[in-house]
Amino acid sequence: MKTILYNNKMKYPSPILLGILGLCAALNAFAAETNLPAIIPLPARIEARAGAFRLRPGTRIVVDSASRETGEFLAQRLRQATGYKFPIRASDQTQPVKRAILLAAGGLPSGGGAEAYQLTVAPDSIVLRGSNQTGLFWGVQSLLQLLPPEALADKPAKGKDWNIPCVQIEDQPRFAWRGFMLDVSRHFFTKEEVKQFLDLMALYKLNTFHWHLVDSDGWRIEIKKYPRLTEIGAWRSDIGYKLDPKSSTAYGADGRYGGFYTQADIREVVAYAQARHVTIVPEIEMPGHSRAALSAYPEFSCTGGPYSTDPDKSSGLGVYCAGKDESFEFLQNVLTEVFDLFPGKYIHIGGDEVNKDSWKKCDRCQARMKAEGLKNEEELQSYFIRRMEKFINAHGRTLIGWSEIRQGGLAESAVVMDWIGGGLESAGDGHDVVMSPEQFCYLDHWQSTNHAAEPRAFGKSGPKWNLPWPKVYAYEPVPAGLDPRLQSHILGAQGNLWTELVASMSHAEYMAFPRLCALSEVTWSPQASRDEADFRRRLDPQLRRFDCLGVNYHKVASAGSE
Ligand code: TNX
Repeated sequence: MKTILYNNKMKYPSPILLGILGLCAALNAFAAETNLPAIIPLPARIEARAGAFRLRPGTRIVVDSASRETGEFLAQRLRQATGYKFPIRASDQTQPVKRAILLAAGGLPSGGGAEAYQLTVAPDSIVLRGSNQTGLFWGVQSLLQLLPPEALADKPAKGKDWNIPCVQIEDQPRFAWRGFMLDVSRHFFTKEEVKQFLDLMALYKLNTFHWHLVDSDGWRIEIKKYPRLTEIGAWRSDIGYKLDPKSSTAYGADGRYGGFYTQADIREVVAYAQARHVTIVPEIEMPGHSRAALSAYPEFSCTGGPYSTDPDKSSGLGVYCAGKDESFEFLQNVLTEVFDLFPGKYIHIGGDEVNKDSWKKCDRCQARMKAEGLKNEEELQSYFIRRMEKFINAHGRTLIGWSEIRQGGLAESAVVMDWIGGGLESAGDGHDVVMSPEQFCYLDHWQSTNHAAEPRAFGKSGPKWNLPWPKVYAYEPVPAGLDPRLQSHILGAQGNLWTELVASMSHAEYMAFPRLCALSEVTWSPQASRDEADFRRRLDPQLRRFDCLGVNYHKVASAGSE
């Protein structure tokens, strides 16, 4: 009998654990046969036991009335590779679960947090309980990761033994915000590609998809009241950024580069995310990074334009005029449609890198500053954000923005997304914060120092731009020096994939993985269980899983090969 324990109180593996691991390494065949659990992110508590549950053609999935949809998700995921039917049956409390997988919500002995689950795999039954459907769904992801990687392939893998090693897991996340941001403005990713990312997020229990829908190089969301946003703002004359035009397929019928999501597309993606317990946070950039919107509606700028979506031929990032009430009305009308499409609590308004030169030269902006008693353009930016915040709050939502929204004074109830600082200070002042500092969370940066062997990445050589996965893995989201009583203001952390230089899905996957796997563990698992060597061991089967899923990734040296 072999037992491996991890728990959140254990800082270092015990000598017994090390002894067992050593023995397993020596008896390689034994280890392969028993299939050491290799779940990412590491569960809060996991205990390996002897034996395995084998999926068979007749294995049933037994569900309580609330868990049918989750049962169906599991069945669908397993049917493709195994070719088994996995009939779903309503649970009958009076019958013991035999040769079946039971999924049930509620009744966790520990109570558990909102996303907690408990999984017991025994030779003749699997019992998975979630504190609710979300917890149960994360438990399903752990169960999938206990299977051989081929279980996730979309083709039948005949003659395979579908063994699930016996295990006892009690699990719940460390942070509520486990995020991934995709920039679909610089490069347009189709709704199918976005769904593929949502599937991969779910596999690693990442629950917040930040959809960067708007930036200077392309407006990607249909707004019925302002059709030119997508007729003009969603397209540019060519791919730009000195990229090979053939590196992307995102061209319209007329040869222009770009694309957009219709409101029906957005609803479809939102529903797809909801079914995977992922919340989408839409980002509508303001007041800067707005050239695409202003190329379509230049009247909302200080000068009246013209503006272009073309990154190489246009100067500046584009800023809305803060002196015109019409700019605010325009953005509020846009957000009204956004509220209707996205049911989540948070609305991201960007707020980064606002070039205030045009405000300095604009009579209307200067008049606004005078009328409102604002001392400088930073305070004018704060006025802009606060005015939008009032509107967002009046619609029952919460504003979130990048570090720079702190300039000139942070809006009352705003959440800060820290990319260049301000997280510590904002949490210290009682604001909620999401950590995504560029040194640790920027998935557009290089993954190794051998740039010749890598596809294009953002930045130059040097440590600032070098982000191999172990550096992500070592990241601690709670800033040093934050008063322990305020640490709950750190909602979590997020990996950001900017796509100026990432023009295809396979390149995007390469940038995201395995760094997002590392981030999933940073945001989900107990801090005390962080162990790079053990993570590397568990990474091997994940990379095989990517092979089976047809997902590209940065090649990582195998465990034990370095
Ligand atoms: C800064 S991060 C930006 C993005 C760029 C990125 C490149 C942030 C809020 N703004 O617009 O794409 O750097 O790494």
